[in-house]
Amino acid sequence: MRLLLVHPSALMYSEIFLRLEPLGLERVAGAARDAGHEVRVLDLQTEPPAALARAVASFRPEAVGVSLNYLANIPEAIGIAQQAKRIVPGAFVFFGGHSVSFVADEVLEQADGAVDAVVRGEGETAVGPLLEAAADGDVTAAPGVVTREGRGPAPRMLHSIDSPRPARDLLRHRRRYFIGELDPCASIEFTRGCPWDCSFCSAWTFYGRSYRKASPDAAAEEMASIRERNVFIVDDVAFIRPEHGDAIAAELERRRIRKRYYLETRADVLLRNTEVFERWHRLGLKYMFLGMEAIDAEGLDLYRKRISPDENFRALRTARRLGITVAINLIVDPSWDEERFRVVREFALSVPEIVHLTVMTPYPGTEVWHTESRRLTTRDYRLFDIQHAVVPTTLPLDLFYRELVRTQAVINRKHLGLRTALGAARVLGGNLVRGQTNFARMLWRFNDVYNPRRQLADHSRPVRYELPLPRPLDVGDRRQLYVHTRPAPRGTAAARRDQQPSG
Ligand code: B12
Ligand code: SF4
Repeated sequence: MRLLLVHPSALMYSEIFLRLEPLGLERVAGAARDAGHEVRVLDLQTEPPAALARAVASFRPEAVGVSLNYLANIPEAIGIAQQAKRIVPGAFVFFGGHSVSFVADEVLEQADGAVDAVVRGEGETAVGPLLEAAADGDVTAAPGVVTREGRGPAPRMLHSIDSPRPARDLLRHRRRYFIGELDPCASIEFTRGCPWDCSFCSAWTFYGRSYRKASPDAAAEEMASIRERNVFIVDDVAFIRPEHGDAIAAELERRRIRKRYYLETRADVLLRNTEVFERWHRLGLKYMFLGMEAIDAEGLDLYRKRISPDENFRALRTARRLGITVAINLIVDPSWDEERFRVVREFALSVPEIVHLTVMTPYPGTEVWHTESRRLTTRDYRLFDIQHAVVPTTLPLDLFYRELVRTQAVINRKHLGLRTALGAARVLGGNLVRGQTNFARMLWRFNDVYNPRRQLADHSRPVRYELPLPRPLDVGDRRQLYVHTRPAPRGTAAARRDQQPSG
C-alpha cells in the first residue's frame, strides 16, 4: 500500500526551546516499510501547512496515518484527516500515538467519519496487521484498533525494542531538529517505559508500568548510523539500570563514537548511579533534564514523586560537579499566588541551572485526571499544552498569566545575562558558520511567544472540539488506567480475554 504518515505542527510554546524528530512515527514508518509498503513521512513541524495538500495530491496515498502524542494537536489532526479524505476520498485514515490512545472513542466520534480507526498503544506491532486488514476492507479485528463499531483485540507490545529501526531517511528536513544549542540534533531510544507512578504523568500508564531495554549492541549500531553530531535520548528516565548505561557506553567507546548528548533523568537515579553519568559525560553528555517538579516536600508528595527536596538539591550539586548543565522542570500549580511566584523566582535566580515552568494539567491517562477535584475551566484540547491553566486559578486568570510570564521572563533574562550571552554568542557563531540557525532564532523569539495577553486570549477562541470529561474510575485498580497490560500467563482466562475484541 502507499502509506503517508503525518506529524502535526509543533506547539508554539515548545518550539522556542526545541524541535525534535518524530521518533515514534519514524519507527511506525520503519515497521510499515519492513512489511513491504511504500511509505512517505511528512513532518508539519518542519513544513508549512500547505505541504499536506501537496503531498496527498501528488502521492495519492491509499492510507494516511497521523501521529497524536499531544492532546493539543487533536483539532489540527482532525483537520488533516478531513483534508486527506477530501483529496483522496477512498484513503483509509487512521490516528495513533500516546494521547489519542486514551481518548480514542471520543476522537472517532468528533472526527465524524473523517477518521476510520484509531490505534491504541505501540504502532510498530499494529501497523502491519492494520494495513493488511484495511486492504481486505475490515479492520475491526486488528490488534489495538478502535473503530466506531467498537474495539478490536488488546494492543500488542513489542517483544524487543531493538527493531524496527526508525526510518530516519524519510524525513526531508533533518537539519531543522534541535534542542537549545544542540543544533541540529537527532533522537534515539535506549529504553521504553517507566517503573515509577507519578500521579500527573501518563508515561507509566501507557506501557502498563513495564520497562524494556534495547540491547547495547543494537543501541550502539543505531547510534553509529546517526549522522548528526548531537543526540537527544528520549527515555523517560535515563540509566535507571546502571549496568545497561555502562554496557551501551562500552559499545560506543569500542566503536569510537563521540557525540554530544541531552537526556532526561530523575534526581535519585543520578545520585544512585553517578558513575554511569560520569562515564557518559566523558562520552559527550552535555545536558540533562531533571523533572524536579516542586521545591518543597509538600509539592513532591502531592505528585507522588517519591523523592525528597534534599535529594533534588544533592542531585544538582552532583551534576554541577560532573560538569553537566541541568535544565530543571517545576510544575506551576494554578493555586499559586503572587507570593508563591516570587519564591520560585528567587529560587530560579539563586541556582545556576536552566529552570522551566509547566502548568499542572490533568491529562487523560493520568491518575490526576480521575482524582483532581477541581473542575476543568475549559475543555478546549488546544489549551492542554501545560502552558495554560485549565483548572481554576487562585489569582484572576490575567494576573496568573502575568505572574507566570514574568517569572519565565526573569529566568530567561538570567540565561541571557552577560556571561551567558558571551557563551551563547560563541556557540551561535559556531552554529551560524555551519548554517544552523534554529538556536539563534530561538534566542530572540521569547517575547513574541510568551505574552500574557496572548495566553489569556487563547481562552476566548471559538472551540470546535472538546476534550471528554473524566469518567469516575477507581484508581485503586491500576490496570484500568493502562493502555498496554503485560500479557497474562498462557492458558489463563485473562489470556483468552486478551485475544478477544474488547469493545
Ligand atoms: C521525546 C518527547 C518529546 C519531544 C517530542 C519529539 C517529537 N516531535 O515527537 C519534545 C521534547 C519536543 C516534547 C515536547 C512536548 N511534550 Co513530550 N514527550 C516526549 C517523550 C519523553 C518520549 C516520546 C518518544 O519519542 N517516545 C519514543 C517513541 C518511540 O514512542 P512514541 O512517540 O510514543 O511513539 C509510539 C506510540 O505512541 C505510537 N505512535 C506514535 N505515533 C504514531 C502514529 C501512528 C499512525 C500510529 C499507528 C502509532 C503511533 O507508536 C510509536 C511506537 O511504538 C514522551 C513520554 C513518553 N514516554 O512517550 C513525552 C510526552 C509525549 N510529552 C508530553 C508533553 C506534555 C509535551 C509538551 C506539550 C510539553 C513539554 N514541555 O514536554 C511538548 C509539546 C510538543 C509539541 N507538540 O510540540 C506528554 C504528553 C501529554 C499529553 N497527553 O499530551 C508526554 C506523554 C510526557 C508525559 N509524561 O506527560 N516531547
Ligand atoms: S514523571 Fe518521570 S518518573 Fe514519574 S512516572 Fe512520569 S516518566 Fe516516570
